[in-house]
Amino acid sequence: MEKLIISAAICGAEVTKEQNPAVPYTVEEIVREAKSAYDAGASIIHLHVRWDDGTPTQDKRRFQECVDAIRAVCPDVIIQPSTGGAVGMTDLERLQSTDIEPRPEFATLDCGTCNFGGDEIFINTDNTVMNFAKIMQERGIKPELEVFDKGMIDIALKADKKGLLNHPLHFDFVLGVQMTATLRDLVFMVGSIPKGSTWTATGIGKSAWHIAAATISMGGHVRVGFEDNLYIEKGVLAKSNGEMVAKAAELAKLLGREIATPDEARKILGMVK
Ligand code: KMH
Ligand code: ZN
Repeated sequence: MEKLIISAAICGAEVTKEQNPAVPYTVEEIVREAKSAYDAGASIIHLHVRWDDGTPTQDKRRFQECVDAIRAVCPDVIIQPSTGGAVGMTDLERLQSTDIEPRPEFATLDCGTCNFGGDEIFINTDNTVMNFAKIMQERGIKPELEVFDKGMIDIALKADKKGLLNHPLHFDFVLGVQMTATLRDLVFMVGSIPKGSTWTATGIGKSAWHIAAATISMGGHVRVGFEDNLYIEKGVLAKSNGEMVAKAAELAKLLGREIATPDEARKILGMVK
């Protein structure tokens, strides 16, 4: 089987220090978490940033500062800024993370609107998705297609039909937000993407580790980290993102898959020839 790419979603926009004191807010904390994930085997850092008080922001200068600081200690890691930001942000606000220098090589592209719990709605109209895809294509940024249910795969394929996506496509199945996170769901999602695409999956909350194990067995790639799950095992808070990446790497070892370096990940994802 192909080597395993581990993405670390180190921060997110929704989780707080009240839930787990190791959730990073400041630039120093974000760097600490990125480095711990990288040292444990993550080749991709999925990045949200915060102000020092924890408020999520897509501010271009804050992104630039965090990306530069991560790059200084993890020189070859793939940094994947979020263009999802936090619920309620405008499209222009969200796109700032793609406007840094040098341009990011990878960024998320959320492929539809979804319920985010309670009264929260994460809005991504068809026009938003097409516009984000067009801007990323113009800026030379590979999109990771974030899909929270099957309909979002179909919206991504609509963008592809319009010529707004370069191949190979790469999908991230986020299970346990809008759709449930069972193995049946995962198999259905994997079977719904075009041949030749690559994919990552993440299970939110308590589904994190069984989705990781299934994904490793099925030949997909894995995302772990505080954005998606705060626990290393039932009832035990994770001490760092690195601890979670190390657990994913250990699962991979048990299941016979080697871990990809960042450069190997770039090849697997078709980012370099
Ligand atoms: N925080 C969510 C509203 C992404 O990074 O692109 C959006 C999100 C997806 O996390
Ligand atoms: Zn995110």
